Amino acid sequence: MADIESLLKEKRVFKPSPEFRKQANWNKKDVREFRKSGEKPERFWAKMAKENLDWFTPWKKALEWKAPNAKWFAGGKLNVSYNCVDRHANSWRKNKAAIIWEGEPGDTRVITYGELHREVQQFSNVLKSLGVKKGDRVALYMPMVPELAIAMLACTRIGAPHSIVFGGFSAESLRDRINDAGAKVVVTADGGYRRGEPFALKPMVDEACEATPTIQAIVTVKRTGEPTAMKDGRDVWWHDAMATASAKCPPAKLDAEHPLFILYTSGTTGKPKGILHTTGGYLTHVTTTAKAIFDLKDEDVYWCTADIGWITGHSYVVYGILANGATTVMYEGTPTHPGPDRFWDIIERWGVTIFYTAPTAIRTFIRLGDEHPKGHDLSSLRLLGSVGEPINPEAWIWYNKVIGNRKCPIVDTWWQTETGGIMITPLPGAVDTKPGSATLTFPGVHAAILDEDGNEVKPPDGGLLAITKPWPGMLRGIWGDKKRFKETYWSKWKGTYFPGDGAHRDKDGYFWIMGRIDDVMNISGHRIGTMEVESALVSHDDVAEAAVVGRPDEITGTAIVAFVTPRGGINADEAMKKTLLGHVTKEIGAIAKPKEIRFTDALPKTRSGKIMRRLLRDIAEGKESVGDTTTLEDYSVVAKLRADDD
Ligand code: 7RM
Repeated sequence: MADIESLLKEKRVFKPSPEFRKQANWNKKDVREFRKSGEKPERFWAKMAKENLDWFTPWKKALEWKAPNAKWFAGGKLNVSYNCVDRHANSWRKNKAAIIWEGEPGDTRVITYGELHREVQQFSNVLKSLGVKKGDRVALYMPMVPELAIAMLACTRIGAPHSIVFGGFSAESLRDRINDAGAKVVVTADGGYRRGEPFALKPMVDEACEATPTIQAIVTVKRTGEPTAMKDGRDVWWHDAMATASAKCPPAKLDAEHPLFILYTSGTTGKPKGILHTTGGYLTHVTTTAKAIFDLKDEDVYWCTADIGWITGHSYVVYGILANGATTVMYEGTPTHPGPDRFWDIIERWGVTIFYTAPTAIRTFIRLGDEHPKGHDLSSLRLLGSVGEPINPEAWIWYNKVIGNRKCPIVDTWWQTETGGIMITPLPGAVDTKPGSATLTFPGVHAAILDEDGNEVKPPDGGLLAITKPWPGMLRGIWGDKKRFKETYWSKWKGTYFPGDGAHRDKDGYFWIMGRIDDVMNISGHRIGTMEVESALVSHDDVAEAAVVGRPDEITGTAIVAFVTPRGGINADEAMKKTLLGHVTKEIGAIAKPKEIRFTDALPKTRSGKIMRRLLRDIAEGKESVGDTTTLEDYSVVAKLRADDD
């Protein structure tokens, strides 16, 4: 509730400048009209689907909705790679930059729509030659290199759903995801660059594929040139396969509801959920939102800093941006290499006009000092975006002043892996912004603040964010788990989607998102389940029990604190902490490494044996507990943990 209080004090309002308004893709009048037509979502989205995409065959019905199952544009036929590449390559955009890529060491590549067209078709043929057919799954485990975008588009061209596994995940995580999706082929690289050093990826794939019965082939991009083992009959180099592949591969005419991709995301239990998205609705959603919210124009140089391994990269580095025929910047490495000004250097050199990043990055830059952005000419920028977490008003103001020179609208966009595209957001030429608020729903999207029983909560009280009507980018299921899909998202209220975030609205109807209400932690904009980290910790021989909580952190939004009970006779010392950090990195990846490990003899539990994370959260934050402790089995455990604290 403290969050609500502090946010309510934020009274500043920023109006779009007349100059911006005049040139905006959507002005106030358009937005008024779209909101009206969006009262019936299928009416608005059908108009957008027609206007913004090319279809081989028109759909019969815009929406078939029987909660929780939606079909958007069913019977309609289209192809994502055709919409993202062919239609631009066949126009004056043939020699326009589709992708501006920069590697961490400073090497660069500019790929035109014409070149992209060729390479996507070639790689489609490579996939086909490896036995990939329509409906087969392909795992992509790659650094941020153009080949990743090419592989994604090639998958969509032949109707093979991709499953991208973030390159920071461990071999074990990759294996679980490959097996859950039943992928036939993995595309990877020898490695990539981070913080000035090459890191290896292919050995992790080899380790994962020791126990992946469905994998038939591994394609490896040569990125670092480090020595890499290749297995005869299973492994092929990307460049060898491409050299002999034909550059003609007609796009498959796919039904709008054909599966497009699976993306794994953390849930409250240990096993990640394979979020499934389909073709026509998803592409309509991301293409329309990208055009309206980022105000994309042909002259723009758009840069979203997200890794493609996360949903933001799928929707707003690749699909939504290329579908609009825009130029997308892709950067391989860390924001602070070789110096703290790398991002500002990229913006200046490429003349970036639209910049979309996360609050965690913004907070890092604030800490690093204003001299770094101020040492660069950032005057090309005309619009800024934020995603992944609530942005605190101070960070918003800094972003506006220091990066935007007070002339760039900021779009604070709320959405999720599950929603596919942006849901709550300002429209930069039409909606006044307030620092810390994602403002209003996108036209055709309907949200409310509800209580547990589904009653609408009156402003300014906080409650649960709810999406009350279907939208085209909505997830169509959890891969292989219908029951979990229903239970997780559709069981709290009838026919209404439960995103799991807390929020409130102010007197103007603006949404203020307060973050996750469950046990999923948001580390630098990445969702990590407490259970996943706990399972990793207890999988170590020396650990008896572990509980993990998030504590607010200035830089990463949330920091992981692990309470660990060692097995009897084990020395709980600094060396063991180090061992455990290494173990978590191996099991899940460095992103899930606890910031702090505290050893304890016992964990606070309910009588039924459930760990009371709420109490641990308070202890991790150094707060007095005010909540209910009547279910606590043994209060002395908490007293002991608190005593250890000081
Ligand atoms: C796009 C993405 C989703 C969760 C979501 C929220 C939080 C994302 C904002 C935000 C406040 C925002 N997908 N979140 N954007 N909270 N304001 N603008 O991040 O699936 O990885 O995470 O992220 O809690 O439920 S995600």
